[in-house]
Amino acid sequence: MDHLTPRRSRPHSPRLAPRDDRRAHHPDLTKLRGWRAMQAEADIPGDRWDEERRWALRMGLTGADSIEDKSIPTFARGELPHYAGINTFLKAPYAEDVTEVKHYDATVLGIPFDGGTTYRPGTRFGPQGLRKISALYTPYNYELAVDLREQMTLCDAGDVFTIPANLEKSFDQISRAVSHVFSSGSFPIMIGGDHSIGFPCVRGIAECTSKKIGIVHFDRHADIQEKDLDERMHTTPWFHSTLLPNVPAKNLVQVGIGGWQVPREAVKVARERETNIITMSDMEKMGIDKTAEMALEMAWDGVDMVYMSFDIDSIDCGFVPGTGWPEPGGFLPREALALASKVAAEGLCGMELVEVSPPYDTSDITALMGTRVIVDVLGSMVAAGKMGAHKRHIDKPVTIPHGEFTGRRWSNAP
Ligand SMILES: [Mn+2]
Repeated sequence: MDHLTPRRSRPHSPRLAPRDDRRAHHPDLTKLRGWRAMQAEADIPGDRWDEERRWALRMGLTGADSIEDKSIPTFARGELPHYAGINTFLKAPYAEDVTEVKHYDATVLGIPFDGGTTYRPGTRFGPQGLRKISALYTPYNYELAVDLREQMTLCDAGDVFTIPANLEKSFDQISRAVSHVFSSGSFPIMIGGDHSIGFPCVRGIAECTSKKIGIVHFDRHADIQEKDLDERMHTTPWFHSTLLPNVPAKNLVQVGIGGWQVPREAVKVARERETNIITMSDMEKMGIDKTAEMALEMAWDGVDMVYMSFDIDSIDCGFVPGTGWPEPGGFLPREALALASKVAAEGLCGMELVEVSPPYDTSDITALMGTRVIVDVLGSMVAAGKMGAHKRHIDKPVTIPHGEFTGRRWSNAP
């Protein structure tokens, strides 16, 4: 056993030589991820960080003479300081001209829409909530030995223009926006919004390809009834998604379902369409690795790509108070992050993070959890070399026209 390995069994190298006798009782640290990650960091490049700091000095002017660190600009630009700035997701570049998303490996798009909510509203502020707290993060993850800034490119395309109180018009806008990003080759990351956006998000991707798409859906709720309160509310996305010709119902895998908020109407549809449900207690019994393995096997069976839908309420409501339909007994944060990472490591064609409702949140904790799911998915895809793998399946790209404009917006410049 590792913790019994005598100190002297360590390989001889200057870095590992015992520095003094007091540590001689320690286990062999070289067996730990902590040690390996420490070594791996040395191999991650730092060029993009250098570039960002040079860019900041150009954009934000050089700092005051009294400041010794000459990389600090007068106006805050880029990552630092974390409390300052106009926040995009992870302070990534704002693709104000959305025709430029093609230059980035991944694109964040906010979907501020809560017209599909059937209990607590507020998820229209989800994108803002995640962007705000995402400023807390650096793009580097110690354990994964991944630095997103160095190993992939990311932009934030801002929000989709949704129409309050009109589900169908909003769905059309959302599908159009998602199809634009997906067609460009950039990996689309949708931040909701309530879960009704699941259908138009999947539709936006599905229309750009003749290939088949599976879905891994993390939730406490099944969300697969046809209608709720006479409309396609946030309880219905998978009913409509799995009617799309290239989104087979048998490749829908729902993980974490359970509790007292699963409508019987939804269960009937799941049974009829032969979808796959792994409950929270199934996960508890099988463990994280087996659950992820089973979910991947079913979602990928006979399809070309897999989409991830992550409802923040799949996590125990004690950790995510800011959500529309809180339900106790959900995932622990560590379980949710591990499962999402394992599913992402096989590659994804897009992802959505839904149901964060900042008005009901406390200390930004729910928004932080949502941010964490997204960055963990990206980190996992990068570590597994899967970023960009979906591009080969885009065989029906859409082109959306844009308006014509010459001049300068709100400026006196010539
Ligand atoms: Mn839910």
